[in-house]
Amino acid sequence: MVRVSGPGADAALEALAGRLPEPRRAVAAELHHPQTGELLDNALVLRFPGTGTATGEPVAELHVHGGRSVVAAVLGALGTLPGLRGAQPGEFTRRAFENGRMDLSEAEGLSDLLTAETESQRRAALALAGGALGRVVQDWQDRILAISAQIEAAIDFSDEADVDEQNLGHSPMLKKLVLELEATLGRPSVERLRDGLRVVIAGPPNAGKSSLLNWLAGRQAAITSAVAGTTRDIVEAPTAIGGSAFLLVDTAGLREAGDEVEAIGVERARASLDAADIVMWLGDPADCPDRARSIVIQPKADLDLRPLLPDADLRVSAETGEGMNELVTLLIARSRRLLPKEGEVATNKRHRDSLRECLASLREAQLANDLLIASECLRQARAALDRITGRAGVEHMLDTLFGRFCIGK
Ligand SMILES: Nc1nc2c(ncn2[C@@H]2O[C@H](COP(=O)(O)OP(=O)(O)OP(=O)(O)O)[C@@H](O)[C@H]2O)c(=O)[nH]1
Ligand SMILES: [Mg+2]
Repeated sequence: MVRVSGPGADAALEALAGRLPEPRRAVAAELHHPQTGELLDNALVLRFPGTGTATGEPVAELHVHGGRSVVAAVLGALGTLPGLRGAQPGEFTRRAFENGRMDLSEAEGLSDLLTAETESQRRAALALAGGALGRVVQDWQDRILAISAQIEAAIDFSDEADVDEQNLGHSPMLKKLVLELEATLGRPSVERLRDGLRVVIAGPPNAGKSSLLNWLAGRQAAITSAVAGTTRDIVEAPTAIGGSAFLLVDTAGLREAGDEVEAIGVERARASLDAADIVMWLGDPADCPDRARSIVIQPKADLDLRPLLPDADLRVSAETGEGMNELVTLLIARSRRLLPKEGEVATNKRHRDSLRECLASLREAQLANDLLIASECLRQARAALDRITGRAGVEHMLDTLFGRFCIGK
């Protein structure tokens, strides 16, 4: 499909199809070269006049037969018309943004949709493209504005002495906002969705960590052997399980290292435990470094016939496959808790940078013991949020909102 967007769209369509069809109706038309009159293709054409289109400009669509030479001939014919040129990558979306048809976060969602590979990536991208983040940000904006309005009122209606003594430290509205921003920042990011939740497999040497990784990855990603201390470096295996991306991370067995190389491996293992979203712990349940984040596994269930230890989650054997289905089910259940739910937003690095700035300004506002300073901090917080949606015109928004609060001065 060849799409033409811009003020010349109708003229271009008429030049090739010989007439202008009714708006928003698919019509069969012969396309001719505007100069030579040569027949180029039998196509289906549509026109979308006005500003209610995807790009916010008049749009024409030429649904042509897909042969490369057909497309080239139609593009060539369009190129001979004054004012028409080939679109840059992303230019339609860019125009949609510039014409106010979508905000920056929605445009990012669209771009994520184009590269989504797993179900959870698709869902998160769809939520972003559908304006989910934009709506959350708008809600925060409104609430910060409401607090600002209260401050303005306090400044306007109290005498100077009072203003100095008041502060926002106890404002429940502000406290709630800070908590919500912290929670949003605490959730896994879009990057986590794309690169996969980090599942770190850890425990003592020879526990069967690498064997478990290989089983879950469905390939021999890591070397296994009966020699304790086989794995010395971090081994990462990206895998899709249950429609979500996971990055399985195998680590060196945790013990007093026998040599310098192993010591570095153990150090790396501990560091990757810190960065884990989920830990699969194959050691004594009592030694588990972070129970809340961990699935505690009793490995080698075919050899170790003891019943499930207290505080362990399940018995698993990489040899016979025993317990593996349960492990996968548990892993998927855990990941559901960490990944954004349907329609819930996941933030990317750019969003998070702005959210962090916003949060810092809100905290500063809480601590400020001068209302004028607090008010300025809130303004900065709003500006940081504006960067997420790429919206300018804060002052305009301020006007409408303060108007609603009827400060009356
Ligand atoms: N019978 C049985 N043997 C297993 C099982 N899992 C692993 N093994 C064996 O146990 C030995 C150690 O397995 P690895 O997967 O290399 O153990 P590891 O925890 O990665 O060991 P290091 O890398 O040295 O810390 C190998 O000989 C495996 O074949 C299991 O579930 N059942
Ligand atoms: Mg290993």
